[in-house]
Amino acid sequence: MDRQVNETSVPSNTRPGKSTAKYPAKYSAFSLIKHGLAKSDWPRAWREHDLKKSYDVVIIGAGIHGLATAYYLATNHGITNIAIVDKGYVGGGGSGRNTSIVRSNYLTPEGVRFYNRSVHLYQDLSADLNFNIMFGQMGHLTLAHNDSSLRTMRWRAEVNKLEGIDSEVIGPDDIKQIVPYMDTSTNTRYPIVGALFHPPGGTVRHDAVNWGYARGADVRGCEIHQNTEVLGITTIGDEVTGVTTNRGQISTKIVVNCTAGWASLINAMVGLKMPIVTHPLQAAVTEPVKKFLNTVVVSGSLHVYVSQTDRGELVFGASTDPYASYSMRGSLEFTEELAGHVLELIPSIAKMRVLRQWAGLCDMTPDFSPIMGFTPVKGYVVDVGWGTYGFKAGPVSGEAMAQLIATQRVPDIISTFDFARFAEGRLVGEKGAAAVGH
Ligand code: PYC
Repeated sequence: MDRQVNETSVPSNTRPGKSTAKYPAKYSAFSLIKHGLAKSDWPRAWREHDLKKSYDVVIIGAGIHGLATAYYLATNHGITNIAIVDKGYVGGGGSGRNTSIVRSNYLTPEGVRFYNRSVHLYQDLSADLNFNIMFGQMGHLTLAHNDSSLRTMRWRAEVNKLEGIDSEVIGPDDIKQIVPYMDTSTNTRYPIVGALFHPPGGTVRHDAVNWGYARGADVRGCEIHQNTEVLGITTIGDEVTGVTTNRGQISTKIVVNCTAGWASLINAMVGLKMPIVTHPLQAAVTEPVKKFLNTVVVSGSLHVYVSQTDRGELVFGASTDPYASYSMRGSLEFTEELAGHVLELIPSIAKMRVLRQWAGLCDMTPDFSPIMGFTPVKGYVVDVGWGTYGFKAGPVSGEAMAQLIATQRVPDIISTFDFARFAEGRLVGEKGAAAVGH
């Protein structure tokens, strides 16, 4: 295995899955109507299996990263003897707990290129997966409330433009045109002085993406094993030989860590320690109202982001909780602070009621960038450390990890996210592009 060689990344106009999709008739539009009218049981979107003794690849984590990796391994490289194991259920971790924002307006050229590839994959994903992922590119506004954040927005806009991404800094009058309900006056505690406007940004329906990838991987022969907890990873010398689960032992030469929240615990099974600290991130959703917010709005200074779903609910998120924890409980402090900050931006929603709140786990790295690629343990590869960026990166990560596993070479598009960068002082500082200050 050659761990050091880089390879040209996949060209941006490829359409993985398009030509090879072979969904059975039970997924046709006619069959959907038939099942709807007959009120019969819906066919399962993916099958259950006994655990085999051996697989070519074992992927830990049935979230978007693990499922997309399996899907692209099968679709782009013909590797299908894959088990995706998860101690919970498909999309039950960060992939079902995020606020589903997709954008590519990052700060570093590496980040911009990487997330832009994901935006392109998302654009074609409904067709590729034969599953409506409801990707709405309604635009994305990151508000600046002071000179220093405006300077960062300008920097991002310039880097974005150089990479061919639609992004520009606009003033309060233009912001008011895009979001008429926003208080852009100067009478507020934190007046809005400008914003980074990114028209290709938007949101997807996260469950649909998870389910679409799960079904696509299943149809191509990969096995999804829910309720299958990894208890250990076996090695001989510095080489992976298998995985011990609560359902039995599997032998394999390749284990992929695609977990969020539990990345450090899985790494410890092969004796690896990475600079990852896990923090909860909370989110909330309101009752539905008539559509009035046609873009994603983010305020780093006020620690809040908000979008409106097609059903009319407002989906809110904030910064990560300020302490390391594996707890996924919501807190009253979060809701109180969130409400206070949101009302400074959009005072007219004061009477809306919050219906639900929840939390997910974010594996934060020192430079707010992921850790992807080979590790000192042969056969153990990682796609971890996603902090608060993981969901939007699912498609490009899956595509790149599949290429890395199939070719045993690091694709250019992820080469800067290697584990060695921390020891070698090559950090990829993306903090300035975080949705909110952390
Ligand atoms: O990176 O856009 C983002 C984001 C939103 C919520 C968490 N991360």
